[in-house]
Amino acid sequence: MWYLPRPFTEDREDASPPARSFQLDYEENCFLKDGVPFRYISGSIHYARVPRPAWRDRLLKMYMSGLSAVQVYIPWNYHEPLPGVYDFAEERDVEAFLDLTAELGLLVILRPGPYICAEWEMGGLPAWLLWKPDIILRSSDPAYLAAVDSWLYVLLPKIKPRLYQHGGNIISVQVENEYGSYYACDYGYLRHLLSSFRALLGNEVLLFTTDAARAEELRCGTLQGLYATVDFGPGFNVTEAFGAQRRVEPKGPLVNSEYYTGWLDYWGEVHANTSSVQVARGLEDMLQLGASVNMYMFHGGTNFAYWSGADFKDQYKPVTTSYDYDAPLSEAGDPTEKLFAIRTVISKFQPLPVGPMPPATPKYAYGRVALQKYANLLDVLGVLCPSGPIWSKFPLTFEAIKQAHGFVLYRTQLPWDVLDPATLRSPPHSVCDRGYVMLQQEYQGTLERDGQTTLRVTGRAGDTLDVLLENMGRISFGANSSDFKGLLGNLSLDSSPLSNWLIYPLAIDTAIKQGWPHSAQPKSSSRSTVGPAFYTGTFKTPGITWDTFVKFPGWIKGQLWINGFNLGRYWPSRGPQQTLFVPGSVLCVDCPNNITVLELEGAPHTPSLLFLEQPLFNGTLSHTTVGTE
Ligand code: NDJ
Repeated sequence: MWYLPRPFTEDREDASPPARSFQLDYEENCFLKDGVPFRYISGSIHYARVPRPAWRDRLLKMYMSGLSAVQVYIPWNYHEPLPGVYDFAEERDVEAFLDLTAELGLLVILRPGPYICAEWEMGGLPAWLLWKPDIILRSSDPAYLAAVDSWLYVLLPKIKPRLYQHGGNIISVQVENEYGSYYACDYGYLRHLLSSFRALLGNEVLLFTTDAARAEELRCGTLQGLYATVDFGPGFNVTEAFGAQRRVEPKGPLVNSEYYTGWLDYWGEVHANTSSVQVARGLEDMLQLGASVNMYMFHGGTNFAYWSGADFKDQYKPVTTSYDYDAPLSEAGDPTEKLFAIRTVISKFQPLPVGPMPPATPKYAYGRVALQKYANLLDVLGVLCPSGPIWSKFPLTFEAIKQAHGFVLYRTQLPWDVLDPATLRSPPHSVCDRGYVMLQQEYQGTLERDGQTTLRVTGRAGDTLDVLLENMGRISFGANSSDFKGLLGNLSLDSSPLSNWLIYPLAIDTAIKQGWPHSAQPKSSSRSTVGPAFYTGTFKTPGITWDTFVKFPGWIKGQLWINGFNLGRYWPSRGPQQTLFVPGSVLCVDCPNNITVLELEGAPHTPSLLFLEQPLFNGTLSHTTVGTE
């Protein structure tokens, strides 16, 4: 049996408050905040998955749920797009986000990585680390450590004045993330991080680790000097799970750093959900034991643009655009039944803030918007790749040509007449992650990383063969190797390797941010709706900019932008997600809202989008045929 901590109080009983402090109490098995026993009830929110105009609303709802703290990851790759180039502006202004948490009276448990997992592209590590192909990520490899140190040297000085001891609201800082689940088990790396964090944040701050509640993970993930906490969901036996923490931390607060309120979705699998009753019951059990608990996620949000990651379990499993997570606050930030069940549990242990829960934000069904084909992707390469292609005898990876996300086009020519169908083949697992194949501009089909590796083609010597490669997100969890993108091997035609490639790194988002294609004249491409092509349309709102959800009737797979904002990938033919969340903040009232769709496989014959009031997370899983509605 464990010691139960003394009752938790917010107010000190003696007259002389000590200096601000946040510490471990090994005698009473709790935290000490300003010398008073304390435990937190916290929730995770990822600022990079929530539009900046919605930050305050979501944090206020978390506060009104009775949480005392929020737990926040900092994705390194979101802030350092290129080595030494930092971005902390606008939606990347993490300090502004932290200011808001403080303003709302929330404490912060900060998780600056450098690796965060989180179903975020490459677990938060920058893709440019792979410019050195043999780098060993999350290890004491000097090349990796040098990049980590430069980053921490920029980031942690922003954090230090916000630490609780220095008058801020950050009570603790996590080092790495579930390191015990990683194959390298390199204590030298953890030791290096510990000394960098100490050097940049000082000796007082409480540093901790988080690992799955199993002996094996706790073995490689913990280190003397870092308080070991565990993570587990409602399916676990609380006593056993905390028992695992107790084996590495015989005394001190019990902490579940990630109590799973729901789970993530993969493309092609069913929508995950976890019952509110089960979540509430597990929470109550842990709070009864005096534990500190962080709910992962309290508000999941959205994997906008190209930020979703992927897991690797037997095969590559890309994560959906929605990160709703079946969390207490929905993707659109609305309180759910689960939130109220959790709030009721919290009220049994600490007083809830006075006042009502802010209501759900209004949604609007803007209805059907007709789209027109703008151009085949192959007809606008001059716009998308103004610097022109790179020549290479054999294909180069995205990393080799320094493209992090999105799309790259690989072009070559048929070396001989292929009058009878020949087999175009990619070596297994070498198309990372999808390759849309065109011959003489005609779409032939799609090659996949762990799926289809061959297509039958015919043509003449000199005919143009194009393969548009799509990066579906680098692995965030589960594979022991670096996840390079693009064509990783040689394509062959009837077993002869194809060579002499022109490689076009496509800067689609740069063009769209500059107003293209709405500012340009429509191209007179073919009217075919098959293969990669851009479609455009506009709509006006009836004097409001409310949130909405957009459905893709008859579309197969692609990417959506509205007013230059990249809303992420849609893939209704694979499911389960059928709609994309469109935050009202990307819309405008007195102007045409410009829609751009990049459809990769085939648009419906009468292309349109349908704006709804409700999301559809769990569509039927089917593989529709190209061009049907
Ligand atoms: O710490 C991890 C967190 O960032 C733990 N998780 C979370 C699940 O959402 C998230 O990535 C794990 N994810 S273990 C891996 C799932 C693969 C089975």
